[in-house]
Amino acid sequence: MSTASSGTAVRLGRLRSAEAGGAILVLPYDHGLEHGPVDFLGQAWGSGPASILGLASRTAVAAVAAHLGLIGRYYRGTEPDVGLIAKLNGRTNIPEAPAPLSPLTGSVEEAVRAGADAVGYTLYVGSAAQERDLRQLADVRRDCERFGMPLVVWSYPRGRFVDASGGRDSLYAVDYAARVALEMGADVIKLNLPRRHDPELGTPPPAYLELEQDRSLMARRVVESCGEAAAIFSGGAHRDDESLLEEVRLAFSAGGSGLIVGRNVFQRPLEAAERLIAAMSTIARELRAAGDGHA
Ligand code: FBP
Repeated sequence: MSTASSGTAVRLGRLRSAEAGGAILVLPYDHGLEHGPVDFLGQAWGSGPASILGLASRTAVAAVAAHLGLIGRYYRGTEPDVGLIAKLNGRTNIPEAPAPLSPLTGSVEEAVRAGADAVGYTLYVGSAAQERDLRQLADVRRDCERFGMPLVVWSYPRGRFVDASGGRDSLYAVDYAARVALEMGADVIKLNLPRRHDPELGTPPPAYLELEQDRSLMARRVVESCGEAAAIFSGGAHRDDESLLEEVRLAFSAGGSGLIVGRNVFQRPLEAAERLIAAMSTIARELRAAGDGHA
């Protein structure tokens, strides 16, 4: 396991924010590839990689996640306090894929050369292409072990089979994705907070139905399935501050280790983004100090 090496442990430490009480706080900036520039339309500062690095360095954000091309072009080491997660695979959303799979866009060795503190991999659990995906991820994990590089897995339930068992955000689907990432050797697992399944999209195994009554039980369940790996939760599409902060509270009270929030940061005016990061980090600090947080 990659957690065995001191290199992995040291680099993992760089993804943690002292200001946020040691929580992992990541600003993802891979949207240009995953969604296209539509995510940046009308965003004055949020469309520039340099401003993202600047914001991370001024705030409690501990690390920025981006593809190697962007890192190579914009990262000059002038923000030494900003950790870097190099995304090693990705895809566009044109066309909507029936069997999603993100091909490799870089290697662990290239990430080391770029100065990265961790690598990121998007895994589509349940996709009809998962056989290739799991093999690809296993190769990345082997290289992570060789280089002492932490492995962050964006673990997404996807595909028509998932959609026929209650949907991609159902507890059943997210819980399975959490466990698969653990089984594959992830050090950090990025998940969406689970919700009740969508009855129009089929039914999950009955054992999940009772847990679905309570959102905090659902969140705890998926954190548990991450085992000793750190569970970090996503911000998702743009929404108002209060509903986002409610989810942040839920994530940390369930024992989550951190947050990965992109659009909800860079799709706000700069000052509002700074205020939001400060509010998220205060919640993290307070809930972790109260003993609700995971490692
Ligand atoms: P957001 O906070 O903007 O949701 O970013 C988190 C993230 O995982 C990004 O790294 C990724 O590009 C995006 O979500 C994928 O979102 P979706 O599954 O909705 O396409």
